[in-house]
Amino acid sequence: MSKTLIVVDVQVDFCPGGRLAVAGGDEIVAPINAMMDDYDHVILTQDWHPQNHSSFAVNHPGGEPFTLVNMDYGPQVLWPEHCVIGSPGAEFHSDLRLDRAECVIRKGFRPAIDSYSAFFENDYKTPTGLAGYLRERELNDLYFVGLAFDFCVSWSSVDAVRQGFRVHVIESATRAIDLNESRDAARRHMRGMGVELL
Ligand code: VGL
Ligand code: ZN
Repeated sequence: MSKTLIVVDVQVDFCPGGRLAVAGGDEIVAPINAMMDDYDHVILTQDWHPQNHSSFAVNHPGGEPFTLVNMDYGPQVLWPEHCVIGSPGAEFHSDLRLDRAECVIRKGFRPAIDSYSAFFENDYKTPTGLAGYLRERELNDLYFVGLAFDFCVSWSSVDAVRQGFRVHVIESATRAIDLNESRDAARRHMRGMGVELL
């Protein structure tokens, strides 16, 4: 069976010095570049928010980053502004190999809905199109790496299982934000849902 590597959000703003920096985020770039040659297909995802995005604390009166608010679709963490469309922080890390990328999935571009998962926005309803893309190409065996382990990697991998794919996460090529022990919670949830953690 062919193997597909899905590289989640390895972007400037998620690396040290960025606006929503994940500790050690830049350490995974070289390992991910090296592993690309072991895969038949490589897909990248890119967090891609308009300036008025509803996940940004600054767009909520009195909103503080890293606190929860209720959206129409449920609880949502408020974040510092990050990965703003067209800004340098939204670019891929400058060392990330782009030559093997067959597809780049952008997510979170609707002002009213955040999107952690590469498959569905946070309303659990609005698809990104990735499931259809993978099915049509018969890419069924998925390996996830990237940032952040406990948000976009976790949500993407769990949705991938729900969509019927074989799913693995290479944990050494991820880094976590770890908000209120969200790393351990994500690990338990992923395992419980049938994600293989490598
Ligand atoms: C992410 C928080 C907000 C991620 C994206 O890539 O994990 N986390 N937007
Ligand atoms: Zn985001």
